[in-house]
Amino acid sequence: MGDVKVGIIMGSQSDWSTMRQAADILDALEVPYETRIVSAHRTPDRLWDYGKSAVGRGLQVIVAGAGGAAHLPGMMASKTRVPVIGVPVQTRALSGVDSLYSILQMPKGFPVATMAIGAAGAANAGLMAAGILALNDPALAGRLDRWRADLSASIPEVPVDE
Ligand code: RP5
Repeated sequence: MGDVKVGIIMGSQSDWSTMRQAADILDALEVPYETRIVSAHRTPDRLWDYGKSAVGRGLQVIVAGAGGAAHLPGMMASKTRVPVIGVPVQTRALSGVDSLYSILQMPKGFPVATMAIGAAGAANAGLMAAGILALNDPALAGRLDRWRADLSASIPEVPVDE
């Protein structure tokens, strides 16, 4: 089994500008990850292979982002027991509400942990993945605690005129 425990997958190259927010967080926390374009509709065989091999390859969390008819996170969750964190990518036509509903409403038995629409959701997916891995990794837990403390410390107490 390799060192990479997190897979960041997305339905299209066009999702990367959103999904890189998850990657940036994992970089900051020194968590190794892999990135792949895996489309439920355009590359279904790639989706199947990725899901089938996820446990054997040592993946412990999959962050899956997609937009529109966003079936990737749910289909991945149906193919592997590795926890899937879903990121609804913001769309032009329906602002990502389509993506959100597509990912959120999973039938009982095959959960997807669904984040907020867009960049904040992708960043939070990175943090959620790190939090899961930190349960069994004290060094990562320390880095995550520091990251959270730094964020809190950066928030001013009093608002200013901008
Ligand atoms: C989905 O369709 C992708 O996840 C992407 O968000 C959306 C649009 O894809 P492109 O047409 O930009 O490749 O499958």
